[in-house]
Amino acid sequence: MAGKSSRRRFLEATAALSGALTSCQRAEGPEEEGPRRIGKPLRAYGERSEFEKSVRALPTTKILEVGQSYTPLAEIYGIITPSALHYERHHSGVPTIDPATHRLLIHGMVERPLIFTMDDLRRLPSVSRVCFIECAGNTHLGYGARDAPTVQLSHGLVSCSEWTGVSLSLLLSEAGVQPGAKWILAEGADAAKMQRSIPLEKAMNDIIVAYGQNGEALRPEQGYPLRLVIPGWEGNVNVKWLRRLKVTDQPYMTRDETAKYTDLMPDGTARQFTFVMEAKSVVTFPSGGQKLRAPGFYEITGLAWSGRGRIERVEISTDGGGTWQDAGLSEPRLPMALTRFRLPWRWDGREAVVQSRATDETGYVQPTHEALVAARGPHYEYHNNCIRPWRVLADGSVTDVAG
Ligand SMILES: Nc1nc2c(c(=O)[nH]1)N[C@H]1C(S)=C(S)[C@@H](COP(=O)(O)O)O[C@H]1N2
Ligand SMILES: [Mo]
Repeated sequence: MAGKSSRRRFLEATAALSGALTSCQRAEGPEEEGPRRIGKPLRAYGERSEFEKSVRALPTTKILEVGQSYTPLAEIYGIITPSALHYERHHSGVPTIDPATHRLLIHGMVERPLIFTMDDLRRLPSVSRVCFIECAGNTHLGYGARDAPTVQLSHGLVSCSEWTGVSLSLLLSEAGVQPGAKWILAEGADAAKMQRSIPLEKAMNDIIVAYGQNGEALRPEQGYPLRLVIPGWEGNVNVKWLRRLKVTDQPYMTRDETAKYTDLMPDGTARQFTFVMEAKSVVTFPSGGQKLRAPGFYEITGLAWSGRGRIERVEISTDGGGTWQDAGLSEPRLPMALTRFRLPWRWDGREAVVQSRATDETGYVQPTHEALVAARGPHYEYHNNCIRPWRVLADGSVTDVAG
């Protein structure tokens, strides 16, 4: 057993040199000497390892059907959100819809009103695209999000999937859009019957009538069996459980585009149909609730996205905005998708304020909180894309800036 104890001495020595290596020390247990046991059987549909515990944060309200759950952004690798961790936002819970009886109606200002079954839709040429969906209420000041303790609660109403379905422009050209048509009304089959008006120009451009998410059917929470995916636009217009599209010459002025999802400006007027999600980014490591164990090497990482196209640049400051450095952008760097950024960092053990600033391909630069409040007043709710600083304290704990 001499070898074993010298190995242990080595591990203890390296552990003393660097706190980061302590996790390499192996537990010595019966597995090392004992008989090799045969593993578990194969299974028809996989589950993650029993040791993995990342979960969505559920609403704190008593009614779990109405509200939102948040993606654990700090625990996600790369840019794709696992379907089981995609954030959820439901106005009336998740309906159970049998795809065999589900129909999509296209009517209104069209030459040929059409009804599609799911089989009809799956027979048509398909498109796939990776893009984010972000709730307009993400980082909602009313939820206290700027001071939220974790990045999951402050920014977790954004997720990114590969979506597959039929291009909406194909369905509309099958139906034959009449001259003078300018909008479409989309309606869901949930109890809320969510309805949103969408400009025809976007409908003819890049909207997907999606049945697939990350290689399999949509999850019930994401709109099974059919939803709209509207790249770069606020989450609310991505109507789930889609059952009806009506072509019209004007917007419908539904509840969700009048009483909700408008932006009250300082002069008392309200902005309406603010569809595009502007460039935004957030550091996910180090972020609120995490703990740096000791001074030394770390990789700052996070996510950036823009509803106007590709992310062109992400800068990082570790001194409260005094100086900025360019972060590396990981490939793939897709338009209207989450983009991963990284920057090596040596933490010297002193208090640090870490933040990221994104620029998209149009040259738009993510604003500070102060700049956003100056433009929109203190009472706006939606479309808060401001820079989000995190404070690393001398003991290594990470809090929001106020904390
Ligand atoms: N039919 C229907 N569609 C809906 C909603 C809904 O409640 N009902 N919620 C909307 C909102 S506010 C958002 S942010 C997105 C959320 O999509 P997700 O739950 O797949 O993340 O769906 C939108 N589509
Ligand atoms: Mo939303």
